[in-house]
Amino acid sequence: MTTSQRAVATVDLDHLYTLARELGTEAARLIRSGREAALRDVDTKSDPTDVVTAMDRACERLLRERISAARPDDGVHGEEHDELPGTSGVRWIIDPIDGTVNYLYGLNHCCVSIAVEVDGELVVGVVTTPAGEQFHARRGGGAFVDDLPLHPAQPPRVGLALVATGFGYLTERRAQQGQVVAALLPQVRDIRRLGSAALDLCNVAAGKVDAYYEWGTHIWDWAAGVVICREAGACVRLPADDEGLVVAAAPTVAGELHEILDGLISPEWGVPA
Ligand code: LIP
Repeated sequence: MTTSQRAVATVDLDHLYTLARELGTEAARLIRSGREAALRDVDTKSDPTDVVTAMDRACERLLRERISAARPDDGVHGEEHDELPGTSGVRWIIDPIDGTVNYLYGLNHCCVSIAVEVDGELVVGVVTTPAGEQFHARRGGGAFVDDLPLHPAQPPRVGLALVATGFGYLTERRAQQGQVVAALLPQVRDIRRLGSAALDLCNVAAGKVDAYYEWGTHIWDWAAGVVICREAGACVRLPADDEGLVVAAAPTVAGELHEILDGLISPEWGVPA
């Protein structure tokens, strides 16, 4: 048994799972109820199009307060506030609003994304929409949306695959991503750009899209969705470094899609594989 396996074995996964689900529900209620007020306090980050609302920050504060109250020795890694180191080996990875632009515009495709890792191993993922729909999974326990089990679709080939993707905020990266999606489009059924990596990954797990790929995102965007995809039986490829290429796909098309993407993404762009 590896050190990490021992660590996971000694942590009460059921407690982490239950707590993550409860926090996801509470945080989703907050973002739903507070949207109008949040829209009066909007800032930008890496680019004028990269928005953050007062609700992003308030929701992450709520999650950090609840986590520290329940598990004071755990670490927290979130999108909007500084890293909180821990001593327990348990780290919470949170995106208080994934799909912030959608939230700003009043589009429903956004969520609260909460993941938990133990000694670097992702073991719990919970993605909750403002409407209260909750995708969730824990290692070895299967994946669900509310109480319904999730399984990926089985497209016979990439040419019949519905593929979700997303684009970064930086202009140069968007131009590169536009080249890739333009070349991919004739080779697949169709493309969907819905605006939330976490929910795109949940859609792969649920068979609502056949695959998702994107680079330029951060671990808080995809960590919870990755746990849900893995537990649903989808194939997941993660990058070695931050902002690298994340691919999740139905097993029937994963290999073919990887080959196509690896041929379309130029090594000159420096995208971590
Ligand atoms: C979003 C991601 C999405 C990506 C957007 C944005 P945010 O995260 O979930 O996949 O295409 O550009 O990065 O910024 O809403 O937390």
